[in-house]
Amino acid sequence: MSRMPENFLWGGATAANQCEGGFHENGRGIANVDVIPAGEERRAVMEGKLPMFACDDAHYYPSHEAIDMYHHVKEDVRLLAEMGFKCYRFSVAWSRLFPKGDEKEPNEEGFQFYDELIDECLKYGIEPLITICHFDVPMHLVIEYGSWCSRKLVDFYVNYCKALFRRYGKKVKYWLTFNEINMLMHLPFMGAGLSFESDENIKQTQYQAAHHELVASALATKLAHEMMPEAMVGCMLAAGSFYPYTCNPKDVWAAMERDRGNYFFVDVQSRGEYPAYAKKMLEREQIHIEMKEGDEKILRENTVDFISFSYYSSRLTSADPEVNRVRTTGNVMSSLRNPHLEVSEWGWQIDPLGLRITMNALYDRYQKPLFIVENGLGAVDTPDTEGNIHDNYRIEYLREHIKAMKDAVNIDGVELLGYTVWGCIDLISASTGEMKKRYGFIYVDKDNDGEGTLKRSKKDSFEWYKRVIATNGECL
Ligand code: BGP
Repeated sequence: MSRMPENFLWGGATAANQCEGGFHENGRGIANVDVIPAGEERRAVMEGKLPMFACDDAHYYPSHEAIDMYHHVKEDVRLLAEMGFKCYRFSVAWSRLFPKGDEKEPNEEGFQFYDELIDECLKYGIEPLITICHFDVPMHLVIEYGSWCSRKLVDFYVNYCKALFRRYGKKVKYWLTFNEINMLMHLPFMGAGLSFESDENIKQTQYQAAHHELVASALATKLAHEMMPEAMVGCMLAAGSFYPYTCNPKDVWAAMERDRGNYFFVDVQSRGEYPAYAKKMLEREQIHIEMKEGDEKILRENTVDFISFSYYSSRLTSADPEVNRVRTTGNVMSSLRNPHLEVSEWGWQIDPLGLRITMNALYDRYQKPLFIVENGLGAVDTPDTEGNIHDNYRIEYLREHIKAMKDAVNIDGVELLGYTVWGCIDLISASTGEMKKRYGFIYVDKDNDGEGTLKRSKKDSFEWYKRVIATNGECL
């Protein structure tokens, strides 16, 4: 009754800019994610309100070395294999293959790292799941074309996809077109390389860029299906249902509207058209999306095969602006503080049942298989005198979320392809740029200032997760 499906893809997830490092090696070009510094200005840069288009000596840029997976790939994949991973989700750095982004042919040397990474995975029977774009855009495309504001990005992205599918089509079955596509609305520079002049109509720019990403996603799906008939292509949403603050219908309405703000992207990617509520909203707000003839057909005919998402927390909202003033942090979006929930050290609310609720909401809405491609607890890990890390808090978090996930599958009948824990090996935090905010089963010796030996070691959660996988989720 409580068993997970056979072939369930247990594993973990990372992103190129948060783990690879090697940011200049083998011809890799600079990307938006490389010019986002750690420290106080990070947020404004990620939001596109403080344009910083080049690196300088006054700042520290965590992506440049990250955890240097670039030079630890064999060791790292071996550790994942030791945990019994069935699946490893990672992203490809666009600017490794296309340093400027608008080249016709890829940089051959850029493939080397991924050749090795994929072959290592396959050697251990680990299914690779590739995120084609996890926030990164080559800086040349940002500076020369205005990033996703430009229609030209669609062609560059599709060309990049073609190079990937040609190279890895026989080895990789699972693909995600854009990580957390709705990030474009919340952290536009980090999520899509967008920045704004102060007097600009920000929403207009965002929805136009979103349209380009949606068309690019559909064209990539089309190409994937043509070039790799077995391929499974997914969209990816920063998920977490909004709860109403009270049973006041106005709060319920507010929660529904906030949810729609996120669903919008997946509604297009999964159902193949702009939903009615979005068309009306765009009209009301006088946002005009420039579409090319044929765009609607492309969207309609090339919907995704599955819905993937990250889940860290549920969210809470109210219709009352006074109530909405006091907020706590969370993945991408802030939320009201829910008095029924505990919070992490970074203020993210912990809500395992919310995962089951979110899964049911997504499955009810789309009726397509789901894939949880991010979930986990960012916490401070302190090694004891022998250097061991007893991360029971992380085990507890994951155990409760896996229980909720199993309920969604076994009791509610949600179809679920897999579960990849975020940051299975410690890496740089996307929101804060810190190393201190750790998610991993594997500890990496490095601190917020970039100091450390980069030595890898197993936390208590390592053996725990290994047993979870070995028993297909029976033994939690
Ligand atoms: C998601 C991103 C990841 C990741 C995760 C955790 O938004 O897809 O890249 O970092 O959140 O967030 P953080 O690193 O800010 O703790």
